[in-house]
Amino acid sequence: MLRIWKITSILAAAACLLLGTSAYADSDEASMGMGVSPVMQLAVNGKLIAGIQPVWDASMADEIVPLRPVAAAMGMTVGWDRKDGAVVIDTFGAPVITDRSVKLPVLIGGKQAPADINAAVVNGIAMAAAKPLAKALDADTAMNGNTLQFTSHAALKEFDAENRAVDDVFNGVGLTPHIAADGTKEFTLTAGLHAWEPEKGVEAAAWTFNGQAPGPTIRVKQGDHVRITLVNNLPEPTTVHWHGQTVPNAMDGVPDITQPPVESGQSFVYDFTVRSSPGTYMYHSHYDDMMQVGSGLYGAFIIDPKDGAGAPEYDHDYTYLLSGFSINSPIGSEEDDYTMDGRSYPYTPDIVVKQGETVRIRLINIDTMEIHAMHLHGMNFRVIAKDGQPSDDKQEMNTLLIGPGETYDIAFTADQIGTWMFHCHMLDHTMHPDGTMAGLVSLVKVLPD
Ligand SMILES: [Cu+2]
Repeated sequence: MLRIWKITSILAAAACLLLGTSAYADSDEASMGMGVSPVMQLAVNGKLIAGIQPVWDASMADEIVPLRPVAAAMGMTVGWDRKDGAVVIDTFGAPVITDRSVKLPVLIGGKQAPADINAAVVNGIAMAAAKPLAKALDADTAMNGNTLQFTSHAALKEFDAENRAVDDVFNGVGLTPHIAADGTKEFTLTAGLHAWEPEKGVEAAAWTFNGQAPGPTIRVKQGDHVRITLVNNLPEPTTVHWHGQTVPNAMDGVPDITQPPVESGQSFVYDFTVRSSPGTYMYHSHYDDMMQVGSGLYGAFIIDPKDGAGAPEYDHDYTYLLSGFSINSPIGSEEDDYTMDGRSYPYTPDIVVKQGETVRIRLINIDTMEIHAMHLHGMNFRVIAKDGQPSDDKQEMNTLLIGPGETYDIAFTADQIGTWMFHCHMLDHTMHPDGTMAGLVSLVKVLPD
């Protein structure tokens, strides 16, 4: 969404402004009456803006921040409109600094903003007071430790809108197929770039199927004929691999080995009969894997028994896809926000059951690199399947090591009342660097019957 702002100059109508992204230099500090906090950082929707320090301005009783990187992080761009003598926040211009210390009022959508938003130009960088700027940007600000955080209301709304998708993945609700005349179940997976929020107010630049990460669950019966159209709206080629299933070689989704990569703007139809045993599988991109899988291009694929074959054996059936996002770390390095069904604690979906009920959890590790040691407090569980293949191993346990690409189905009877943790025991997967609990943690709430 592009919003247009204008900043007009009172004192320097002829001046051209450089709205730079480089760090604020402190040479004008004395004349501006500002002090630089040596440790303050700036984050927009959870993403740290490198090289930017908010500056405390005593006269405004507010931090001031550079306009351009804040606007850019919210999807807006900044430029200089010479004709109007105004800054228009929708195009990147190539302006030149001529005045280093003017105070500028701001026009938003052509209307004068409250005086308290007055921007200062410091070393060619247009700075604005944080709180009124946030208000004008439809955002909130908060100090979290040493970080000044901007969180846009649009991002918060997006988080709420994602809840349905998370709940469906967690509850194993599959994408609704179109049923062709011959009974074939037809699905469409559209790969595209989309924001996704592992935490409320923390936005990942995700690569998604159908706008969500994880992608929608595909849930079919053994013996079904499926036709899955992959539409590639990504900026680069992609493919889909049906991980763990026996499919015709040409449908296996490996670029340049079983099929040409599906180019940006193109589509490809995967057509196969579901032959693998009923159980828990996954699908994922198999192109530019660290980027594409690491950014969200994966989903659960659940095969149920054929019609008439077996009633559900458990009172509850949940799915957790274990992965993570790189919010402030480079793609390909260790993730810094681990997720269950695309959400980091405390936003992970909880298991809520009654005492005595039986619970099946389908655990899918689609992390690019990390092993997870999932540990249940208060009760033991049993592995009932691995990689979709049933197991009748009676061994009880409370911790299960799950490597990337593995799926395990576990089951237990919820016989202990209370709120119990279910979490990874690689402990850096369960906390943020500041010590708060986050990542691969969910709660199992066992209520009295
Ligand atoms: Cu882990």
